[in-house]
Amino acid sequence: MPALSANLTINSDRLWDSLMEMAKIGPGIAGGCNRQTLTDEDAEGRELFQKWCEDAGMTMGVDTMGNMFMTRAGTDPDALPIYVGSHLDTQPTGGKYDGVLGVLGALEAVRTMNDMDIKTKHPIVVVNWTNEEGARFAPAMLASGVFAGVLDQDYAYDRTDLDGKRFGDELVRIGWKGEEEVGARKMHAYYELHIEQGPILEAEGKDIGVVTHCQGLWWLEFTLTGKEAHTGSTPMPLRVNAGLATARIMEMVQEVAMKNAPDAVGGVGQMKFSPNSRNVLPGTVVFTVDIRSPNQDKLDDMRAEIEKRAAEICAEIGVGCSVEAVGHFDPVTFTPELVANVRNAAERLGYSHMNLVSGAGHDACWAAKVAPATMVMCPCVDGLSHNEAEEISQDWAKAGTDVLLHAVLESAQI
Ligand code: HGY
Ligand code: MN
Ligand code: MN
Ligand code: MN
Repeated sequence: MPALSANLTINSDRLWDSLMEMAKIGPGIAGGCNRQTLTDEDAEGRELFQKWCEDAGMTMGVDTMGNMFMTRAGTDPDALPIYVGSHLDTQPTGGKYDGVLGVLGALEAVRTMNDMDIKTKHPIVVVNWTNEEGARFAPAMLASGVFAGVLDQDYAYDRTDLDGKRFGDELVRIGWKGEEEVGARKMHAYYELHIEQGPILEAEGKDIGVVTHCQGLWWLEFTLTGKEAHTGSTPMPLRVNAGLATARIMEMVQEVAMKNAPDAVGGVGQMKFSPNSRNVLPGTVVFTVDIRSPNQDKLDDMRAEIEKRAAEICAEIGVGCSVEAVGHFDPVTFTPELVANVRNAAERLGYSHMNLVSGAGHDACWAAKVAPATMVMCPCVDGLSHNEAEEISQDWAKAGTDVLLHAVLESAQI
């Protein structure tokens, strides 16, 4: 296999133009994106991505979860493909790069292979995973989880959004329910380029994160049952206040996370009061606790402590308390051989780099269940993501995609 040369780099302007073009689909109200999964905007983004890939000579396959697989043929059709991808769906107030850089960076790597007439032994498959974000249909990483055999397709199809629409019905409505059996595809290796979504690379002045691990997580959905009553005429001692219990549990989650930091985080991002009327004490409060750590024992101990203390808080106030784990994966160790390909690529290309543990979860976490897998990360401004102000530099996008190209070619054998 001819050695990879340091002057083999991507077309940075072409990548940046594609990112800006995709960002116009499902624009947010503050410069970011709102291209939630299985919306008409998602369908429009899929169609544009399909066109770009077919213009690059790739052929499309779609599975029963709507995962898109765009193939560039290799010289050995029997060789298992190298999969490279991420997600095009966004949070409701998402940025232009979360997920999208990984999908369009993979496409740019293929476009560069075409420009340089590079032939690979293994086929290359660029992936757009359905519903990575899990904002409209929880949980996140849903379709890659079904692909990896960790989540059940019927469970996924029955997930509903706030309007009661079913995932399975919306997938059919937008015309992206494919024929391929989900999970039937076998991967020789999986690579994912992603913005860090945290502050470390920028603070350390590094261009590239060589991602060795991803922290594990629990999403714990609490349902607290109080007594609906008038907020004005109900004396304080007579209240069975689920809202108060919720506040105390949130404070306790903060305390548990701070006690276990820096390699642990915890918080609440989603909550629903019922009946959610300003002068009615809530009958029920449903909220999801998100806790994460790269340390397996710490992650599970935090879960146990939070569930125990939440029950105690509710008992003290007289509020009913039930909890269900609605999302989970153990800390992920990525494949050392692929991690080395990423590190060697950064070295060869002269990019500063450091080992990194991913704070956010990614489709790569499920891909790692079924194939050798790893990630490449680039910085983002102020470490900000899941915010319309999410920003990266064109140079960071180029660095990440150059490294992705080289790492993939190491595995694909040119
Ligand atoms: O939740 C996550 O870490 C990812 O953004 N879905
Ligand atoms: Mn993402
Ligand atoms: Mn995200
Ligand atoms: Mn576990």
